[in-house]
Amino acid sequence: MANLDVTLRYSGINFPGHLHTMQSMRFAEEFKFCDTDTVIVTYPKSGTTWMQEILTIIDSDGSQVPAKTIPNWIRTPWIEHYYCKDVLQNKLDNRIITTHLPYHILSKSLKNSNAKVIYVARNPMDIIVSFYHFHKMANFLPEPGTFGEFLEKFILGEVHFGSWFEHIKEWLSHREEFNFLFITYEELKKDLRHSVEKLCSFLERPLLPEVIDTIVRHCSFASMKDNQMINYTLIPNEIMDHQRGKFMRKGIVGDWKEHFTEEQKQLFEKIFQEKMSDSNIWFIWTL
Ligand code: PPS
Repeated sequence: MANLDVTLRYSGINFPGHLHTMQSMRFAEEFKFCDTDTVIVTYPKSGTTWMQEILTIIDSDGSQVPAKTIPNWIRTPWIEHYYCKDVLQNKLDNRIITTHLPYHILSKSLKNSNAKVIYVARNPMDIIVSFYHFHKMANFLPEPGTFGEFLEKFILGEVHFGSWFEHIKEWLSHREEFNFLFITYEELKKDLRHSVEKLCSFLERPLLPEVIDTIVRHCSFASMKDNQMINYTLIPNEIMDHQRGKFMRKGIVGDWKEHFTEEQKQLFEKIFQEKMSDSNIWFIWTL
């Protein structure tokens, strides 16, 4: 499936037609989650791949074999992607499932189970930077234009995957409906070991300290960036142009400072205050 120039409009949001179809969206909406499933929910560029890797290796009790031999989109598939139905065909429980979908699309099916839901958030200014660079290399996303133009589209929620503000507000205001853990990219970055322990506790998967050591080592940026199973170098250039950037780009907190002008920073902070004033979401975005 290529469909690199196709956009799927679903429930008011644009999605890349390369990965999403009407059928795959309906499959997600009607999916029967199990109580033993773990679901990673993210807005793109929030730390999805990082969480997929951590959960994979917790699930394998510290063995790196699945993480080093199976691509992340097979072991932790996105429920809304067209290939997911086939991937999950023979796996009926204990699944790690990923989604970028907003609450209003996925909630009906997810609420029918007691699956564990892990929402990973990241400073939106770093998301914008990461997403902007990703647009340059991902041929299934529109050309981003200048950074300023992309920033404007992001603020208006006119980028693919919709509004970051709506995504996080919808999910977090409904967190009580789920067996839910909220964690941030910045927390992972600040203290990965503590974050892994927190995840093990939520998942009810106690692990020996030496296994946790292995997970922390394996999930460092330096180690993950060379893992072909997650750095997307297996994807042909036609789809992801590896000459125009790297998926595992910088992996740092605060790269926005290298991209935002003072004026753009002030504008974003003002919009953030306005759009988030009706929520009680609180983050630590600096280390
Ligand atoms: S996607 O396309 O939505 O699946 O992208 P996602 O995985 O959510 O986000 C990609 C960014 O996460 C960074 N990343 C990491 N940072 C630190 N440590 C580790 N281990 C790690 N793994 C992935 C990745 O580099 C992207 O961020 P940027 O800022 O672009 O480097």
